[in-house]
Amino acid sequence: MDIRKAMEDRVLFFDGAMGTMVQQAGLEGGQQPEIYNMIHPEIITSIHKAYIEAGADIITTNTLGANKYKLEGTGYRVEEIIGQAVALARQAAGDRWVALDIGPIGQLMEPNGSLSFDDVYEAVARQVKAGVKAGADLVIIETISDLYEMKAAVLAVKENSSLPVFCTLTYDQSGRTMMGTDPLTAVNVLEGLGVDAIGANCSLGPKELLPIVDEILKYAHIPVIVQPNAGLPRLEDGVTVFDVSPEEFASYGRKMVDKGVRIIGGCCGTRPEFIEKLREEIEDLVYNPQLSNDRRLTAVSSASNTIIIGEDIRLVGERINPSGKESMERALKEEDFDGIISEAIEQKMAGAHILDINVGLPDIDQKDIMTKLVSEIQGMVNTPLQIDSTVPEVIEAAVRIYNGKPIINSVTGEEESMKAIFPIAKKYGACVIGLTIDETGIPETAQGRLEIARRIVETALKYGIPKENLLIDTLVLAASASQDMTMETLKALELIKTELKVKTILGISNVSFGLPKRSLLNRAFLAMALSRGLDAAILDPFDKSMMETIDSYRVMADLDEYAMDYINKYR
Ligand code: THG
Repeated sequence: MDIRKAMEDRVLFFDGAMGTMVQQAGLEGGQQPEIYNMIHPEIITSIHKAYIEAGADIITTNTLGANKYKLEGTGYRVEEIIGQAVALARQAAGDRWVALDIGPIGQLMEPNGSLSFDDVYEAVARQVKAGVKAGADLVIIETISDLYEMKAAVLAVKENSSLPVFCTLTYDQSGRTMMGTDPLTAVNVLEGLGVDAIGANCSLGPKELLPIVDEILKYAHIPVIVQPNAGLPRLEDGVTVFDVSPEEFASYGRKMVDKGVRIIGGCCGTRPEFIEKLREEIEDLVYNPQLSNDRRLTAVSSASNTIIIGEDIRLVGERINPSGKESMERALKEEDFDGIISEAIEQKMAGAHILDINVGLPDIDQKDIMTKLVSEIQGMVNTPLQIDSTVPEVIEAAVRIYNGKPIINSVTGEEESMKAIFPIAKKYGACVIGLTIDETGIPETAQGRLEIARRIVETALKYGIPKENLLIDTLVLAASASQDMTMETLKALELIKTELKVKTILGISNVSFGLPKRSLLNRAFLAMALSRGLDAAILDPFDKSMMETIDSYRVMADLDEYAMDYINKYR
């Protein structure tokens, strides 16, 4: 049976630890557990069988570290280890499912280490191809603490197989992964990438995982998977022991399934009796899985920070854009990014929640510069990014290597634009700004812009992009040249918000092009747009008067509780 189908109807059980079992069977320190597939296949088979007898529905291959980096020096190739490991699991599993296990590469990625995004992708792609060839039913990417590594691995699975992919990150005391990812961010990014189940494994122990599991369940719309360990390992008389008993493990497992966890198993220190107890404890809940979450958020993420759009006004810093700025133009041409990175950090400090990145210059390799700049900036600031380009190839390259869920700026109502941009937004799970312009230009009336917005929303849905991933921009024109259309932009904003119930965004400073004292026009127009319900403003966060307008608006719109932010800043 297709596991994707089974997941809809019932709770599924994974097996428990493999490493712990192989160690018990005599693995020596420093030996890779994966070589037991080759030198002691009978031991691996007996472990799989013990888990099946305990009631596991899904058997995990003994391949956690079967990547080219970790196998170096073992004398075995990735393909032979994985081929053999899947075959052993397959033989033991009978009609149960076999999950190809993929763990951390074991080295840090750039900028903290030397491994690139493509290095991880290539290594995992090799594992996946071998697993597919050997007949695995699904892939589980587990015990990952770097969201960037997870993203590269997920793409490697999805681009080299059609297998379901389950993802678990491992969290520490801070409630984040070692590299700083929180559960909301993990869900926002990985759901967007189209994984089949998301959750947590290993970590500190089942009790300590409960608050993390609550967070994941709060935000996930896909099945949640949890594989706790039996507590942290401890050495007792030279022997590794785990403090959590099978009974205690099972009682926490029940709590998790009761809250809505749909796939459950064990990590380090859990043995077949843990899975047996877990099944017994949960038996009555197996066919009563909890309903899924229907709360839909518009949210963008860096690897360690998620910004929800729609609950409070959000500011997109516009300063990383060569338009009218010679110094920025020179820096981009010379690939001298220090000043641009400072600009990113300072915009964040000035109050930007999101940063727009635009490298639109003639005579440069925009794809190359954009990806380099995004890599640099994402290593220095945790502000989610908005990729601003008119070239689909530039957008795709940046969105692919972005460590998070970005906003694509932008798509238009033109068929050709939607055909180029929507597949990218869908594949990488990005938010996308829809501009109300089409083949015939920008409609003069609000009604005309509503019709384009409606077409953008409907077309996005056909591509599988949910409405909450769209932001509509009704296009601010320069009041100096298009004075009669300035108010129409705001009317369109209000109309679109009520009719289509989508989030909205505007580039505020466009309004003042060509007129003196731009800041004055900008701040007045911003106040007008805010009162019509604008969700996100693209602006210069260094403009004090605009920031003061935002601060004032938040008081009057009851977004700044007891005006505390206002008082703290201006008293
Ligand atoms: N909608 C969407 N995206 C956009 C816009 C929009 N991206 C680009 C633009 N409009 C928003 N960004 C800017 C960036 C710079 C300026 C205005 C809008 C600007 N620059 C000054 C100039 O050109 O003279 C220079 C500023 C300086 O020197 O500091 O005005 O509407 N979706």
